[in-house]
Amino acid sequence: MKQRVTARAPINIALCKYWGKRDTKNILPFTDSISLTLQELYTETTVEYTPKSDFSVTMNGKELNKKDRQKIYNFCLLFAHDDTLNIHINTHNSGPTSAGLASSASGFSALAVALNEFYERQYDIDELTTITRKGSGSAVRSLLSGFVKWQRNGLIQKITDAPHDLVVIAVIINDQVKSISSRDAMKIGVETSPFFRTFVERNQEIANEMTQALTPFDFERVGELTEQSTALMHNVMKTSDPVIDYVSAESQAFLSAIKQFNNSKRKLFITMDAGPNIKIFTRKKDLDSVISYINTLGYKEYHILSPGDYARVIDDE
Ligand code: 2P0
Repeated sequence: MKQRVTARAPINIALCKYWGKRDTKNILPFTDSISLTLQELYTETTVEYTPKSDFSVTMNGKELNKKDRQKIYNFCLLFAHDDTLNIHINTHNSGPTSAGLASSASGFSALAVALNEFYERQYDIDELTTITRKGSGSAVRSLLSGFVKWQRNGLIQKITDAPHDLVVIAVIINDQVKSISSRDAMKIGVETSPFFRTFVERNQEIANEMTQALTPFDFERVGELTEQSTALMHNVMKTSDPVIDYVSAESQAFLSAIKQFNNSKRKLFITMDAGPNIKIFTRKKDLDSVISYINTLGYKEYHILSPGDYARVIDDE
């Protein structure tokens, strides 16, 4: 066991969505999903030995509540050699937490990589994926860089690096913590949405078609497929009982306005996840004009993100 290990993991944004588990114990998805790992928003997590018999977790400077602390404790047991966890975990997100900006993906990915080193497990990528997805399914996609596929069989595969001119703008419509977790919301969708079967069939086709469209990178086709997968997932939410509503009226208004930007030729494509914030994929040559347009719509808070690194240890004692 080490004394102290720090890991950093970037967020990832799904172009082809993960929504629903076919196996809730082993966290296996109904369909493949595909994401891009992005470097400017990330989680940094330190796991440190403490001599007193104590387990504590601080997130963004605050003690975690009992329920979340228990989830982290159970996750740590998947790496520990016995059940005496004399550790303190200190974790910090560079962006909003639990607002649909993939903070649980970067969070569990950073924690998994830190614990793997701290307990000197040396798990290979398949073993690490199998454990990490128990914390958060989407977290496994932050274990690799570029366009990453999380397959239906639970394992991950890098498809390709992103083109150097691709850029993502995450527009903050609202940074409130979401009202229902993705884990609970997708369970409701699987159990109650009459549209769920259609989602599974078409989303798997989208994953296959997108894999083809990523090499060589076809901006137009990847954009179309991303927007289709997003619409399918949000349709499951809308047809769930109770209805899951992450898209606020403000997000809807922004979406309608930003779509006007693509008048004759596609210069951007858009996705949304389990929260009100909106991610815009565009090319560097169009970045300034897209940002000016966002400003004219009255939005000043956004993050400009570029394809980047994967989860890794950054400090180790
Ligand atoms: C995704 N999301 O593909 C989809 C799109 C949110 C919307 O994966 O239950 O925190 O821990 O496996 O990974 C967020 O869900 O859920 C998510 P669990 P997770 O990025």
